Amino acid sequence: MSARPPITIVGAGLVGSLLATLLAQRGFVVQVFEKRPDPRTHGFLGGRSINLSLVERGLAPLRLAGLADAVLATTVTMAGRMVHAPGGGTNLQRYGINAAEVDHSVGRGDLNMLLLDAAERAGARLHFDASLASADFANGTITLADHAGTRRTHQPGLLVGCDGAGSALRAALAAQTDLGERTDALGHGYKELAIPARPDGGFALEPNALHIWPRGNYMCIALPNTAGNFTVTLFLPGTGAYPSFATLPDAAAAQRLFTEQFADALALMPTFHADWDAHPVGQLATLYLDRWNLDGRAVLLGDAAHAVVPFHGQGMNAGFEDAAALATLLAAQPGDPGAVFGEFSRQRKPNADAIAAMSIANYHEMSDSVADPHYLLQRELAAALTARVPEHFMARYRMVSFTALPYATCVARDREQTRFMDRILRGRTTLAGIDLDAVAARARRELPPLPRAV
Ligand code: FAD
Ligand code: 8RB
Repeated sequence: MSARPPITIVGAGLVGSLLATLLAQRGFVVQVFEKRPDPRTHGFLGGRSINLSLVERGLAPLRLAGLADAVLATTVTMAGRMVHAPGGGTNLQRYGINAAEVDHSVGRGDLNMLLLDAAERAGARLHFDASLASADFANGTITLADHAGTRRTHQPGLLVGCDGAGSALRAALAAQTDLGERTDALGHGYKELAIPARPDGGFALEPNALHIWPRGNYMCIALPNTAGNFTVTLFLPGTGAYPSFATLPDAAAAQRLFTEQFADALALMPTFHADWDAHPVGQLATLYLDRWNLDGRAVLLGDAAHAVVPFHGQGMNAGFEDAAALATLLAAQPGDPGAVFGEFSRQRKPNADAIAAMSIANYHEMSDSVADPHYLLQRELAAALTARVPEHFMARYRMVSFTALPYATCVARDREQTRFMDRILRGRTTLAGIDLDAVAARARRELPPLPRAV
C-alpha cells in the first residue's frame, strides 16, 4: 500500500468533518460522503436550534485543527449548573474552580458548518446528498445513493465511518464480521422544548449556566443559545407510573405536569403546545461494540462506534477525541492501517466504555443527587480538598470536562476518591468538627497524585 492511502469518510457530521480537516492537514487525500444536503446552502436540516455542551476535552482536538478560537467566538459559557427547586428557588453549583473551567454551549448547525468550511479549506473533498447504500469489501467498492435513489460506485481506499448512531457502515461491517454489537435502552426518552429570547432580545433565565430542574427520576434541562433563547429538554421514563411519557397522551396533559413541577419554566414557554406536538419523543440508549474495525480496510468512530446517553454532555467531546487520536496514529504510521485501526480501538474502547458508564450514572446525579444533602456535603468536602491538595484530589466532573485524562482513569480515580470521602463523612451531616487540614494530610497519603497529563 502506498505511503499515504486515500481516505473515504462516511458522514460529515461533527466528528466526520473534524476528522476530514485533521487528515487533510496531515497530507492525506480525503473524500467525504454525507447523506444530507449541504447545510451551508440548504439550511441545517431540522432547522431547530439545538445546542451542545463543549468542554476542554473537546476543545483540545479543535485546537489541534486550529479551530478552537473560531468556535469559542460562537458560544455561551456555562459556569455551572443552576438547580431549580420545586418551589422556584435556585442554586448555582459551579463546574470548575476558576473562570477557565466552564462549559461552552455551541449551536450544532453553526459548529457543523464551521467544520465543513475548515475541511474544505484543508483540501478535503465533500460530497453531499450522497448516502452510503452498500459496501462490497471483497471488491473494495462502496455504493452511494442520492435522494432520488441514483447510485454510483466509488473505490474508497481506507473507509472511515462517522455516520452516527444509526451508522450504515456499521451495518455493512456487521454483515461481514461479528462486531459484538449490543444496544442498551435506558428506558427513558426525551422531548425538546423551547424558551425564546425576551422581547428585548435578552435571556429569560441566567444565561451563563446549564439549568436543571431535578425531580427525582425525571428532570428538565435548558442550555443557552447566543441568540438569547434556550433549548429545553424534558427527560422522563418511557412507561410506568405518572409521570412517564406513556401517561402524557397530549400537550394538555404535559402542560399539567409542567404546571405542577416546572411552573417557572412553563411561564417562559409560549410555544409549549406547538413544540410538544411537533417534536417526537426521542429514545435514549447506549451502543457497545467489541470491534470497531475490519482489519486495515474500515474503522468506525464517534457515535457510530459508541453512542452514549446524554447526561455527561460528552458524546461530541468523546468523538472529537477519537478524531484526534485516529488522525495522529494514521499520520505516524500511514503505511499500516491494520495496525493503526487496531491500536486506535485498543486506546479508545476502554475509554468509550468508561464514558458510557459515567453518562448513565450522571442521570442519577443530575436528576436526584444535586438536591440531596449528603451529595452537597460531599461537594463541600471535595472543594476543601481541592483547595488544599489539588494534586491529590480532583472532582470527577472536572476530570471529565477540563482535563485530557483518559475517561477510564477518571472512573478509577473517582471510585477511589469517593471511597475516601465516604470514610471521612460516615455518620456526619456537616463538615463542622472535621479537621480539614488533617483530612488533607490523609488524602496526600492515601490518594496517589494525579497523572501529570492534567
Ligand atoms: P453525527 O453528528 O450524528 O453525524 C453523523 C453524520 O452522518 C450526519 O451528518 C448524518 O447525516 C450522516 N450520515 C448518516 N447516515 C449516513 C449514510 N448512510 N451515508 C452518509 N452519511 C450519513 N454531545 C456532547 O458532547 N455535548 C452535548 O451537550 C450534547 N448534546 C446533544 C444534544 C442532542 C439533542 C443530541 C441528539 C446529541 C447531543 N450530544 C452531545 C451528542 C452528540 O451530538 C454526538 O455524540 C455527536 O454528534 C456525534 O458525532 P458524529 O459525527 O459521530 O455523529
Ligand atoms: N442529548 C450536558 C451536562 C452535564 C450537566 C451536569 C447533561 C439533550 C439529547 Cl442531559 C445533559 C449535560 O452534570 O450538571 N453537560 O452537558 C448536556 C445534556 O444534554 C444534552 C443537551 C442533550 N443531549 C438527546 C438531548
